[in-house]
Amino acid sequence: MSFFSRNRAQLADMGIDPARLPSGQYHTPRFPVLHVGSVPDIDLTSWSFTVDGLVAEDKTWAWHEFQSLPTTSKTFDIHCVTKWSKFDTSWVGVSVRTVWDQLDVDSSASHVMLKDVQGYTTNLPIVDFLREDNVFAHTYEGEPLDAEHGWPLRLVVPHLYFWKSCKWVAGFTVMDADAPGFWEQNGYHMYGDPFKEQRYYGD
Ligand SMILES: Nc1nc2c(c(=O)[nH]1)N[C@H]1C(S)=C(S)[C@@H](COP(=O)(O)O)O[C@H]1N2
Ligand SMILES: [Mo]
Repeated sequence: MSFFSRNRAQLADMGIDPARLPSGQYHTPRFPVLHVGSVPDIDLTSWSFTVDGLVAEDKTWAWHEFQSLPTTSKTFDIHCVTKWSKFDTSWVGVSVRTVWDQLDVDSSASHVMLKDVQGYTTNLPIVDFLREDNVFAHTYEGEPLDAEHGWPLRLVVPHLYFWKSCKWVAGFTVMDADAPGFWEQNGYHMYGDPFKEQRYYGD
């Protein structure tokens, strides 16, 4: 039996529905750290979150302003394209829809490009971005995010591969067409559905 089939068989033993594990993935209780470049050194007093592009007016929140937005608690399974999945991760943060409701978005808008504080980018269709689950999270398992997992704020979009969940997120640009972000320019799939194994361009 291969590592992957043994790992999947363990789920049933643990009372977890193996259908929660997309094909080609293994589950792990660990929380691997994956990113390009280094962990940014962020100062909350100068931190800001900015939305630009196809909005009537660009909008910027300082950290204390973002902190005053209502929060929500969510628990999800997450799936990384490097084949690990982790179940029942719990997050607290601001729902993407709460942020979106404060914007005056042009009717031509179809996609967004998420940006981190250093230049990492990743693209999403607006219908996927606005799914009720999605959250700009500042808390993981009851504690502020670790620096390497995106402190002070990261996006979590659980229905797509985890590279869409931009760490150290600093805002997004509203667009009227799709465009590739960092990994999408480097061969990853434009959409990235783990249950369809949309790992690489052409999958
Ligand atoms: N800003 C930023 N966000 C990022 C990345 C990155 O390189 N920079 N890597 C992505 C990838 S490929 C993955 S798998 C997840 C990993 O999140 P984790 O380190 O919290 O497990 O972050 C995603 N978000
Ligand atoms: Mo990844």
